[in-house]
Amino acid sequence: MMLEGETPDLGRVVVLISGNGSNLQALIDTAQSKEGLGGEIVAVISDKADAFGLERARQAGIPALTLSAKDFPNRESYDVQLARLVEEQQPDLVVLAGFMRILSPAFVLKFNGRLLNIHPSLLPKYKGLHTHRRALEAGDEEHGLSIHFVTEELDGGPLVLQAKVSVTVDDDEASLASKVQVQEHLLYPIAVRWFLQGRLQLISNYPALDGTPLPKQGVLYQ
Ligand code: NHR
Ligand code: GAR
Repeated sequence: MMLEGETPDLGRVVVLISGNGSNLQALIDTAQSKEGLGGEIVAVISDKADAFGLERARQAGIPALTLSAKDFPNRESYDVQLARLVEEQQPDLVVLAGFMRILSPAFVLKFNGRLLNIHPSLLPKYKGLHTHRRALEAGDEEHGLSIHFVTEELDGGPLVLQAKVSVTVDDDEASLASKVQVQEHLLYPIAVRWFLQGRLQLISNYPALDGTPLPKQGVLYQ
């Protein structure tokens, strides 16, 4: 039964960030748009107290929390506390949006099947950091982004959605990053909405959309 004044039982989303939070902003904007996100961002958590994304959350009236790694002796103890904090929010989905800390297996296991990441490369190419620089150095003609379910294997979880951008001769790291980000801001809300609508699921560790298993590269969006 729903009591007056209670919020409806939409999907609950927790977003983890470390920095600017432009992907968070895209999710906030979508949630506030007519189309909606299919759920509610109930908390934003950063590992950096000065992350601008926290300000974006506050502006939108979303609780903005910080859990600083420097207050913990090691990765495991940090992740135990992070897992507690996230669990308190009773999330249906946890979204990594520029979250820059590797998560321990225990954390990943706890949120298995409800943990998404956006990564700035065409995975399996360029797992890890400095993806734009590496794509330029390799002379790649195309680059892009991937959205995937998070597993223990860093940037190795099953792919949901990818989009490509062209690399041009005048591109540098910054220009390439902004091209990729334009696509990120379009695609992340789509993937999150799919999940919250129950269309996107991880079924025995394979992602499926509307019950159909996705190809290895996920959906290529263009
Ligand atoms: N955790 C697991 N277990 N699996 C994944 O796929 C994860 C993850 C945590 C974060 C995001 C990822 C990205 O999209 C992500 C995916 C941080 C690093 C990293 O090396 C690498 C990949 C990603 C995020 N972090 C350093 C660390 O020691 C710190 C770097 C820094 O603070 O600048 O944690 O790219
Ligand atoms: C995004 O481009 C995201 O793909 C990337 O960082 C940026 C965060 O931007 N993520 C990683 O590199 C994860 N290691 P934002 O804070 O403005 O959303």
